[in-house]
Amino acid sequence: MSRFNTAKEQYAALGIDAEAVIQTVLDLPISVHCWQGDDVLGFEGGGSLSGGIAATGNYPGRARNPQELMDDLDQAFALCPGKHKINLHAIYAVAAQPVPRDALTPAHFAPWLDYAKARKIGVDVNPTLFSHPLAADGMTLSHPDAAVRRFWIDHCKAMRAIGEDFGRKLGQTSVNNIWIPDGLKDIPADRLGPRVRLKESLDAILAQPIDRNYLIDTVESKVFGIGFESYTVGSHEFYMNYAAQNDCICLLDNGHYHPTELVSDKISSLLLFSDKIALHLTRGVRWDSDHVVILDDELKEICKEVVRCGALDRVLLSLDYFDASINRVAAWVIGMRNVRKALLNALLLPHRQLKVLQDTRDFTRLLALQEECKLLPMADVWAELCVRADVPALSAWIDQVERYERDVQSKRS
Ligand code: RNT
Ligand code: ZN
Repeated sequence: MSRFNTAKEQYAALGIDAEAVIQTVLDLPISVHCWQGDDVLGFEGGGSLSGGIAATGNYPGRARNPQELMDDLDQAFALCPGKHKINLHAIYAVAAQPVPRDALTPAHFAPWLDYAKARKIGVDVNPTLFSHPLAADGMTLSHPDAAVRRFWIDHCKAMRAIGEDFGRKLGQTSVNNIWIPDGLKDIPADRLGPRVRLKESLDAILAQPIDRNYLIDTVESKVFGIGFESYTVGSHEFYMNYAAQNDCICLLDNGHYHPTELVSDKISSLLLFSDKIALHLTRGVRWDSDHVVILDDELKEICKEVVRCGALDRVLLSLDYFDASINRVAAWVIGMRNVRKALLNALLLPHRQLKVLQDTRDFTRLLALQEECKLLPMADVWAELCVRADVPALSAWIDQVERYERDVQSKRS
């Protein structure tokens, strides 16, 4: 009997249908952040990243233009099982001359539309409220100057229209995520004022009529940014309340909380009060460092929560990290495969049994079973899943990335 069939029997004994699980894992769309491919630089020609975030490392071969980024994404997708979406920032617009961000239209994303259409994948969008002269002093939608706010409001509206267009033309709802860097380096004299202005700006953005079949809006909070250590306008409380009162959804980035505060614990609470939530999966090391996502306890716990809440269709999953110190295609592949593995792990657990043990307060057996489950033969199911998705199962994918690096990426100067 094959290893998969043996594993399948073992899972069946626990009441788990491994066949169905494989299909569920493969069908769930995960949004892949294009910005891992070029250190969040984009195609405007600015050449530097600001806004309190940083990509560190100088590994050679980053994508320098749309074609290279698309090629690299294709290479990554070829090595990752399951359904994907692609997540674009405004700075990845394709135009002969840089277009002011408040003047972007769907036409500036035409090559991405073709790319997505050909691959039958959806596209998510993000206004880029950083790496720009009008964001240089660290405030955008909450800026005291109305003209600066107006520019960024118009930019956000432009990206919503672009997202809606992607959604309509691809037949897959697009997500528009608003994240702003706004904050202060040192102790504020007025915390309320910027938040009042941010609220007004968001109201103005959401007032733009949009077809919700094609676009949904998310708002992403944060605890601090580099150079904005003392105050962040768009805090968790701000957006959680804003989303509760308005027609938009909270996005939780698991790098954006205090180190012992866990997103896995927040999911059930948020899902009780909102139809959907969105996640940026990342890995902070000592701070919001955006290291490549690994199969660590918190990633597993986040996926377990999504599964236990029965919310695979209510939690929008996307990746968000940028490591410039290793091969960037490998960085994508490692993170994508790990999210898929964490989902597989979550779906291969006997949640019903475990819940009964909690409710009957049999904590001894609960802990024992939780620990025993860690060594169930998930690897054999993963290998089968990869075979079915026609991607390399174990480390064979690394050879392919190395070949791609040798033949393609290393030729870039
Ligand atoms: C920054 C946020 C945000 C960005 C991307 C590039 O702290 O996590 O999501 O990483 O928009
Ligand atoms: Zn994020």
